[in-house]
Amino acid sequence: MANFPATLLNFLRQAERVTALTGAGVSQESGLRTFRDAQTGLWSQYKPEDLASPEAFARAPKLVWDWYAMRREKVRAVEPNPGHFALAEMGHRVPRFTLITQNVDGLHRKAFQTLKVSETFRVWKESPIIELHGNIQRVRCSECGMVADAWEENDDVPRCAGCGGMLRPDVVWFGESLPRSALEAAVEAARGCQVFLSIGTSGLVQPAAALAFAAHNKGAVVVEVNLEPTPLTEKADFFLQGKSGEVLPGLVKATW
Ligand code: BV8
Ligand code: ZN
Repeated sequence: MANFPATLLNFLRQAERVTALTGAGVSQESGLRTFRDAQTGLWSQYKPEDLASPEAFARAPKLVWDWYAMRREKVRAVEPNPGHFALAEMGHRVPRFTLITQNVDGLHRKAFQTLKVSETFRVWKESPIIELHGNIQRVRCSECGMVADAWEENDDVPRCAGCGGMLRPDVVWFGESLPRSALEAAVEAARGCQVFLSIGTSGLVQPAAALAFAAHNKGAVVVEVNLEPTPLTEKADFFLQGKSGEVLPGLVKATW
């Protein structure tokens, strides 16, 4: 997508604060399956919602652990794509930027860490990234809550070194509340921005999906980037239909 509305470019150039919300679509061009995509192989008989829940872990801990181990392998094998890097560059261009992600793959963090913006390589005081649903590279003890990014693998579900409890991925499952501080920071970033971008998300999962509407209700310009319309599209001020890995670099290039 080459030409963008001049009004959109001006909104971005004039914005004091820009907030972006991303979903699985932004990692699709890195080669990771979205939640809407059907699962393949061994996992084709399961729906993600049926595995990403405390009930599933209670019922079949090894199955759930193995599903995350498979996904972690895939995440480790892929790199951020131009869409991730465009958002990292946007973060350097606007006075204040917050990136809220529903993704647990850590690819935004990797893009921010590896992006070198020639004239302004900003050293972030605190990371502009809010991982609303956690991060698959970390584990948490299901008993004592201890969080770790390394653990002893065994042929069963690994155990907590401290209390022997079963380890689980440090992500938010369906039916679990989001980390309070992350959700509060996300709501503040949605309500306090002039431009809110919703990128690669079907907008079906709450409370993340409500953030764009919170921004809209506070008068922010809402920009949606997606392959197809979503429940947000009719409310969005701009709907940029296309692949985020193509639309975002074009938008950043056209704006700055
Ligand atoms: C909560 C981490 C309070 C784990 C995730 C009924 C019963 C029980 C619960 C509920 C219910 N109704 C509502 C709820 C609440 C529930 C919910 O919203 N359910 C939905 C399914 C109806 N929410 C919760 O449970 C949340 N907690 O509400 O707490 C509470 C407490 C107790 C009891 C009840 C409530 C917790 C939600 C977090 C769940 N964890 N992830 C893991 O990853 O394994 S959610 C997970 O799915 C993702 O993180 C993401 O959020 C979501 C998938 O959405 P998307 O990211 O949008 O991905 P999706 O595949 O859907 O869409 C991709 C989009 O990209 C598409 O639009 C596509 O067109 C586009 N696209 C594809 N390729 C590209 C592209 N766009 C651009 N470029 C491309 N190349
Ligand atoms: Zn423990």
